[in-house]
Amino acid sequence: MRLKPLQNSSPIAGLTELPALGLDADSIGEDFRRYFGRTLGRDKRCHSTHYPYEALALTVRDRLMERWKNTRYAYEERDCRRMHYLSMEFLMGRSLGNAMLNLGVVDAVTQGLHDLGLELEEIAEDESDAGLGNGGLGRLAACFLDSCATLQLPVLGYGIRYEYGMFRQQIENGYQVEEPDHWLRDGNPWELERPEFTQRVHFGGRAEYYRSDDGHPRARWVDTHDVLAVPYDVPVPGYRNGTVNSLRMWQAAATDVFDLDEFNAGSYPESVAAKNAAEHITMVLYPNDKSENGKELRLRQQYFLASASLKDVVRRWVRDHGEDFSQFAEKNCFQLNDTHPSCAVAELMRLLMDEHFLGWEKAWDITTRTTAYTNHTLLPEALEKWSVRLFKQMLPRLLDVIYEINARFLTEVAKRWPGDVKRQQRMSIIEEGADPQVRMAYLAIVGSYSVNGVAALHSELLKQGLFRDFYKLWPKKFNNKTNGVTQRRWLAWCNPGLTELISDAIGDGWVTDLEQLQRLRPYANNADFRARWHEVKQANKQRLVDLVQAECHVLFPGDALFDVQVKRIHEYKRQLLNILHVIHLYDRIKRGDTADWVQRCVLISGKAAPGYAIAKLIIKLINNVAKVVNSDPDVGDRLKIAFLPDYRVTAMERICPGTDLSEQISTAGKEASGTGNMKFMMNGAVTIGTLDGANIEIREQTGADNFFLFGLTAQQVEAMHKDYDPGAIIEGDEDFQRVMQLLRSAHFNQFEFGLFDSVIDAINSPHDPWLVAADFRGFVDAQRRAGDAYRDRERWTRMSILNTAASGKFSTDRTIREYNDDIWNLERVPPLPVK
Ligand code: 17S
Repeated sequence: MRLKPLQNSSPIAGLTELPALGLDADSIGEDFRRYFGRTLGRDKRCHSTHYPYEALALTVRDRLMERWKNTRYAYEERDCRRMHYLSMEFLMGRSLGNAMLNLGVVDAVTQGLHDLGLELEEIAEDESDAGLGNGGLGRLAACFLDSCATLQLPVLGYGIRYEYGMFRQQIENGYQVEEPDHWLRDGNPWELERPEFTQRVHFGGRAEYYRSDDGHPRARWVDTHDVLAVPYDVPVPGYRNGTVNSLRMWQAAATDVFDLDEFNAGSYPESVAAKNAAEHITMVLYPNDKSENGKELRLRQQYFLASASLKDVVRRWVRDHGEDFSQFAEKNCFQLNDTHPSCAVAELMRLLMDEHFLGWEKAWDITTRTTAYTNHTLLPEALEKWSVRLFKQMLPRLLDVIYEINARFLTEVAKRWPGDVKRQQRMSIIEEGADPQVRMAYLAIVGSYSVNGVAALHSELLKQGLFRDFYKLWPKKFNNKTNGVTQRRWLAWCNPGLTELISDAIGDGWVTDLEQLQRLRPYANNADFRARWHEVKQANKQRLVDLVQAECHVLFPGDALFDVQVKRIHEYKRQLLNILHVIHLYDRIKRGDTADWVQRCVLISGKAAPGYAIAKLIIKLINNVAKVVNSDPDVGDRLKIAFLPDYRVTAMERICPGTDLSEQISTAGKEASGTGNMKFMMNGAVTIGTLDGANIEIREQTGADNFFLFGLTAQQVEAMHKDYDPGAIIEGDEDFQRVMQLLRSAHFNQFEFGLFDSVIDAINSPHDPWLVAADFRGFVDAQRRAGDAYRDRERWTRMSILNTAASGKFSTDRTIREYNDDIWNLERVPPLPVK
């Protein structure tokens, strides 16, 4: 294969061909020493782990660079179709381990460091998480990038380079305290600034309408306040295949020119303030995972991402193809990760019409053949709306485009349902009222050729509920793509013990073909294999014991059933139901009902949105219950409970390998999919869960015998709301009464009187949307069955093996193949070979 001569080839072109670097322990050790001693200037007296980490990161990064370039060359040479994943969140976690795993140098690095008297594990601990996301949606984006690179698909992630990621959570006196996450403080060796691709993003000003010289009606956006978008690229290595894709993250910067022109009239401080205002756009991730109501800065972030990314794609198009956009839709598509980047629909229209002079029809044809939208939630409060007033101020030209899209769309609705004004109002992108709103989900649906949910149940509920009208209009647009997780990070990297055991038995093909785990099934009946499986689990539990001991000062007995719920704290996820069960177990111990007791350690972890009062109170309740239970001598080792602070990607890498029982107990119909459930299953945890989200498919795969099911179905939940009477439910259940009595008697808040009243009231309310009381009995009984199963070690180990064996479906490799087959239609493009 030969490269097309680069259009902008420079005098240094001949210098860029570098020899490939060795992947053996010796050359890695040598480079490490050179970076440590010469580049970073440290020596044997350096006692911090930071410089060894940095030296190692640079050593590994060097080995990505040539592959990165060769991947880019291959895409450019082939002029292949590309997908652009637009997401406000990429929850990447740490990069070093992932890069080593995917390059295939973990053993070589371990050896090379060992020869120098250093421990990889210790050095790797120095890296902070890239926590540029809230939860499942952001982590899904990160898993998707890993699978796309592994499948060698020409995919580019576009996101925001927040200077502060997800806040760090501390627990003080049982309460959550938020601290800013200045994750870039010690530098970030995994990013490459690309100032040469800086884009200019417009805000404010007004739309002006005029006629071109040849008489065409045209629009332009004038008197704007511009902000620069500077890209930082992060390498995304595929698994041992030479491919390195990119995640491009935008940082905001002030335009010097604008500051001086706009504010010059003798007010230097104001001009510097304007610089600040521009740079504020990418300062911090909004830490709310289900709704952010009307915050101006958030809309600014969203448009900033959409505009910079689209301009970047259009820039590349014009560089390679000139102003001929006839093939643009054949060569490009955009996947919107929820509605957060959905300004892209109107922005692409604007760019094509105002800046490249296409007519409406052509521009609309391109937009609706390139944009696809993924929905991640059914909760109505999470459906984004922006006030028309705010839009008009900040993005006046975009609002005009949206009005026009809506007018043409409503004409189509009127044609399909003549005279049905109610329906037109219902489906309008603009919600009328005192303070009219732009409905971003409707904009995304109207502008997309594909709309998908993230689990089978979720996608069905979208069609029957939230988006019913749109489904009737465009049934073929709607489809399901059940989520997954990448087994590279979530098994091969985080669970080396189990990885070795599995690969000993069935080979290592599962790392890129997870369905092969099915071949573990027969081993569930092999007593010797079960013993080894149990041994690995115990070792992983010990690592978790150490973490909980260090962070929570609670000592988990390693033989107990490890019962874990880690995820954002949310009422619909029902951490409250979990804690009610803990109180019930405590009550059983106190009253001496401990025949055949199964020791249990309950671990809960997760962040609450800083403004979500009841979620924060639930954290306090968990910590108070923990304090009482853990220090009661009557309880001893029968029951322990810990709340682990600062839940994040890296914490989950330690938690899921050491978990026995995975709690997935949301109110049915509310959790779109869940992905933590899949990480636990892969690592041999058994699920206790409701028929919600992907739990349904997990149970289908592993079989009803290997899953502890309880609770109302989504249908029953809907019906139950009508005459829900939690008082009567509690009344009719002695165990439940005793639990509520303990709560009401301030047993867990002796010196904080009345503290938990709002929680108690929520459980007792006939309007409780989450139906905690309705599922109490079912949950307690299912927990009893789980305990009984755990008591029989052979039985439990068999269930554990069968869960891992059945987890093949939940690889993002499968998810991405489905996206590609049904939505993106990309061809696999291997990189140019490393010379
Ligand atoms: C999650 N959705 S995190 C679903 N939405 O709850 C999971 N965030 O069930 C699913 O598995 C996962 O997506 C992946 O599909 C999430 O403003 C929404 C959101 C985030 C930020 C925000 C507003 C809403 C800051």
